[in-house]
Amino acid sequence: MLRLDVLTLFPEIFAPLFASIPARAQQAGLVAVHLHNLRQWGVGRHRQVDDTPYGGGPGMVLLAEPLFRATEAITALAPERPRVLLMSPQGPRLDQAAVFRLARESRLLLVCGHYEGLDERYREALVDEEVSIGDYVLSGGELAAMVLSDALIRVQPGAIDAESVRQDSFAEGLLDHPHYSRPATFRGMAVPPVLLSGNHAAIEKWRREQALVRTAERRPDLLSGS
Ligand code: 6GU
Repeated sequence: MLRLDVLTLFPEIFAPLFASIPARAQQAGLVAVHLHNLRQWGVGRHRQVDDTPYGGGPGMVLLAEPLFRATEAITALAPERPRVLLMSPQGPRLDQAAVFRLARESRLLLVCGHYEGLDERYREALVDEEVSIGDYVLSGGELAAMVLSDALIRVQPGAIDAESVRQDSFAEGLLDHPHYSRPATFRGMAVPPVLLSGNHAAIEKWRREQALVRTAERRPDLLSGS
């Protein structure tokens, strides 16, 4: 059982975590998702969560005080201390190996950064790990937190067919092989005959070759280990 806590200024945009496979996984008790609005721990009458950066510059910085108080309060909601993940383009890029590693944790707190950033003292004191989902910039960490959550949820044992997880793209460091279904010929385009042969060893060999060819053509970086 994985408990996911998410700290965000925009809890209302997390609908994808309550549809499809993530919804079923929660109904099955494989995972629990708890959303928390950082505004709840805002400072003063205006529940302030951000301020201008010391030293000047554009944008706003999330304040240390609400981030510390929120993290402490959320941590206290369950017996186990969560591993605190900061969603940030400054982190190491997420890959399937990191998904499998993080999916074995029992409790994670995903913190969604926003604006120009957040007070460095929070990152130093309370963040265990930073996670980026790729080399481009999003408006905030929310979409990244949803991407990570979905990836973590679907590999929880029982969420989807175990064989699907084993055969996923990237699960063995390769892209997926092509897939076909009926009819055997569609608008003059035939399905590769080996798939209709009933020869399971030959089918497995073909799929393996196709995965390798595709990976070499499209993502040589995955083969060279770079
Ligand atoms: Cl985690 N956050 C933001 N704001 N942008 C990103 C990202 C995260 N990962 C890639 N781009």
